[in-house]
Amino acid sequence: MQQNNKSFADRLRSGELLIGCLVSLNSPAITEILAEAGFDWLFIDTEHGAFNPEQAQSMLQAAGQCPCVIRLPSGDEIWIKKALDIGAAGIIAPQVHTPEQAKQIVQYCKYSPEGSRGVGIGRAHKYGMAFEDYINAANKQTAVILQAESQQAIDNIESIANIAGVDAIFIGPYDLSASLGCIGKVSDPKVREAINKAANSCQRAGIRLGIFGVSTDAVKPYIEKGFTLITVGVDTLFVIKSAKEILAECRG
Ligand code: 3PY
Ligand code: MG
Repeated sequence: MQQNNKSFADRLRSGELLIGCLVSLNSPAITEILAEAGFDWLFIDTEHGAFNPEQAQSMLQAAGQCPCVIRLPSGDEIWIKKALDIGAAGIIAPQVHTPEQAKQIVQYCKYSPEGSRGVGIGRAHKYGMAFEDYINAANKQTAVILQAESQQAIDNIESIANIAGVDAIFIGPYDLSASLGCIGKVSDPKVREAINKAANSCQRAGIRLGIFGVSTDAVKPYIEKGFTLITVGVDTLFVIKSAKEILAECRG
């Protein structure tokens, strides 16, 4: 549940530790359970999860006061408009490799005059009842988060992190491991070194850092390094773990 009246974007920018988990199942009930369980935010994964925009909107409705950030299928304009118009607290753009790509994504996220976000009416605008309030506040109140998850992104991290309007860089350790030639080995020294390089550049640029991990052990070292936007665990993995544990206990 939302802890206070500050927006998710403000909480992110202020450096509050925000613990979320990854939602991959098209189930409003599971989203509602995860929100009620007390996560600070939910990472709604439309990159890999089987969601269309209407289904993603149902997840946001089910989450109630728990802020939801939509990980887009890509940094394209159409999904950015839809994700923000259905009321996401922010977007996470995957596979951002260059400063040009990063600049373009920020443009799509911001209303004029800062950018070129399309103007329409959706759930974010209370279907029109809060149109003016929303368009006046949205540029400040929506979080723009870009994923660094390739060798090219790490090579360009300094310039990506310094682009105005980028609130956080979110490391994708799995895609990064693939890009560095050690797919799935997220603790490989090459992956750790690349993450450290990105972390140093983001800390110098004064923007926040996020990362995904499947377990507490996977994310803890990064929380200790100052990463504040944490995604730990996945809805499917929570179900698998509990189901297997209870079965093993009963049979054991
Ligand atoms: C990755 O590890 O590649 C991710 O995108 C995690 O969300
Ligand atoms: Mg990824």
